[in-house]
Amino acid sequence: GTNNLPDCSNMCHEASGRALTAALGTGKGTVDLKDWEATDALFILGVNVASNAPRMLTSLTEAFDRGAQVVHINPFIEAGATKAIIPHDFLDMATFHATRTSTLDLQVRVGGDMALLRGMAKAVLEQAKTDPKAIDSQFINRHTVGFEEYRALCEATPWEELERQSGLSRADILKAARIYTDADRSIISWCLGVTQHEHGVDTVREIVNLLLLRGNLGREGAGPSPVRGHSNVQGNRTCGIDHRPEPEFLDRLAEVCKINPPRDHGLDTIGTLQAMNRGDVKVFIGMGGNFALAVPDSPFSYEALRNCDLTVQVSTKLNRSHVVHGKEALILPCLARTDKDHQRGGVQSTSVEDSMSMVHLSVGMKRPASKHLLSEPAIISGMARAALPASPTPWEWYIEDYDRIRDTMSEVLDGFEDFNRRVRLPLGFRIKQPARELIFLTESGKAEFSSAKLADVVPAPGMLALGTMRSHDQWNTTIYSDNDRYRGIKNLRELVFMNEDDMRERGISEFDPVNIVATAKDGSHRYLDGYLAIPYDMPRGCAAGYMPEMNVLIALCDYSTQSDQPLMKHVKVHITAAT
Ligand SMILES: Nc1nc2c(c(=O)[nH]1)N[C@H]1C(S)=C(S)[C@@H](COP(=O)(O)OP(=O)(O)OC[C@H]3O[C@@H](n4cnc5c(=O)[nH]c(N)nc54)[C@H](O)[C@@H]3O)O[C@H]1N2
Ligand SMILES: Nc1nc2c(c(=O)[nH]1)N[C@H]1C(S)=C(S)[C@@H](COP(=O)(O)OP(=O)(O)OC[C@H]3O[C@@H](n4cnc5c(=O)[nH]c(N)nc54)[C@H](O)[C@@H]3O)O[C@H]1N2
Ligand SMILES: [Mo]
Repeated sequence: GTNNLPDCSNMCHEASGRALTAALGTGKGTVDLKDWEATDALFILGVNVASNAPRMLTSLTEAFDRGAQVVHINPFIEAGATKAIIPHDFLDMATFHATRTSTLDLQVRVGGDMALLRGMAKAVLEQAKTDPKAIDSQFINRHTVGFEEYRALCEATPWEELERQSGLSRADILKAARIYTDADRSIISWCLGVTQHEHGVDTVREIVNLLLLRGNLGREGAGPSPVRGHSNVQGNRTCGIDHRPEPEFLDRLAEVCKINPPRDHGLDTIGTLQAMNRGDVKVFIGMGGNFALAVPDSPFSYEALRNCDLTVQVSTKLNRSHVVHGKEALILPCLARTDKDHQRGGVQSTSVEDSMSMVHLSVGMKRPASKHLLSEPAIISGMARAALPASPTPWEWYIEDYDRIRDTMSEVLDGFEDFNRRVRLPLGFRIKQPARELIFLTESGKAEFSSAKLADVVPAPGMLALGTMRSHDQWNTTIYSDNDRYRGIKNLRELVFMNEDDMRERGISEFDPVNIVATAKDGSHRYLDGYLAIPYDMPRGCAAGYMPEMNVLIALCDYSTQSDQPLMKHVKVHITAAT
């Protein structure tokens, strides 16, 4: 009886989902790996490919080798952006032969992507005045709304403003635009460098605007392609884990499962922490993850968790959230996805969705660490039965054979017809994406241009825009070593990457300890002292360091009004030499 479903989408790709739903009526990308193989130009924004999406390196090098243009847009020149040693290519590794992967690197300022994208659109529209083929007028007329307003907005935005906000020269923006108009088919791909910002939704919509101008949608080799994180980030929304569920979904759930699901919107991650602190949330159940460490404002969030009457962690591995807990606490170890899951109906499998909306079965092969471990579905259904003894839902029957859960899903969820058969196909199946067929489930029934005001992202004098990110040897909150291989860092996490001129201006030399003071939207301050300054090739006014340590700098009130995502890539900080 609750839609309180905080999840890591709230910190990850909420902005992408909201923007794509508003623009195209589908909250996901429309391209798959085949499109990556066919495209003429790839624009990659805000992803550390080499460390966080290594599988993408193979696609990038293949694309580059076949002559496709690859443009990286990132304040950092990341290793994967210039050359790549494909992790699975042992021969290359042995000879240390690296493949080039980029035609152009554009070092935008932190948060400057929207201005760059609009600048590219402006250039495309300027080119269209003498070269009508620069835009796809037929596509625009037939499939979109809002074009004239968007064109007027681009024309009215002066180049000086686009240069100032993006941190790039007009010449560089024109270069990117030229690559875009020269390409018959383009894909734009992005990750957290775009989403974890105040104007993340506007920026993803600007990505769609740019794609629509040249009809880069609904055909092979073209379209938007968010790089998603956890498999649950892509899978959970598909399956209805959403604190703002659609009425149509709830209607079908009610009909098929004969329940009366609550209609009110529930709490997301930020909302949950606020409610815990007010004392309005009594029980927290964590199905995986490391909530305490992954969320912003660590001291405040620890207090929020400690305020709960009961916290429950269902996990495969111990983590900080097991020791930052409510008045009562349970740790429920569970089977991992790689473990063999025996139930009455035999060995069970779960289904997973990947970044390209492909769904396939995952069967665990390993012997479980203990015969007492339960699977996650068994834990959920056990909790349900204990809490609702008279529930007519056949909880135990579902757990005997997970195909039964999938049969119910196929009745409730669009695109899951015949689920059990299709999920067993050798490569699984691709979830139907209406926008790919040029069917737009938007209010207008068309793809919608947006005409948002350009965000002001230039830091106030003396301030820096600090982004928090992962090192190489890290999986979110799990740190495997203190090295960050491709950025040349060994044995150090308590660091802050800075532009050399910004350091000089502050009298800071390499490895000097510094004090960091963050200023939140509400004017409050948060501090981190003694971190070591590391000069790095990045634009002035920007800084960067590692999550989750730097979550102490991010105030709970510092979330985007567009997506409710914490501003993990744009913390306003002062950095001074430690005294
Ligand atoms: N090995 C490994 N793989 C992972 C993960 C992991 O922790 N470890 N995490 C998984 C998850 S859940 C996710 S969501 C993804 C995250 O994948 P990424 O999005 O690559 O994650 P981050 O490490 O936060 O890196 C952010 C990147 O964005 C850049 N950036 C920062 N600010 C801006 C900006 O304003 N504009 C642009 N254009 N770029 C910017 C940074 O320089 C950096 O390259 O990776 C997934 N894969
Ligand atoms: N400052 C800052 N903060 C961030 C980010 C950032 O860029 N900057 N990124 C955000 C993003 S994109 C994300 S996705 C979140 C990630 O936040 P979380 O998902 O909360 O963090 P993880 O570190 O991935 O969680 C790892 C834990 O999950 C459990 N686990 C692993 N596999 C399983 C399983 O199969 N079943 C169960 N039940 N448990 C399992 C293990 O106990 C493990 O310790 O962090 C967010 N936090
Ligand atoms: Mo994520």
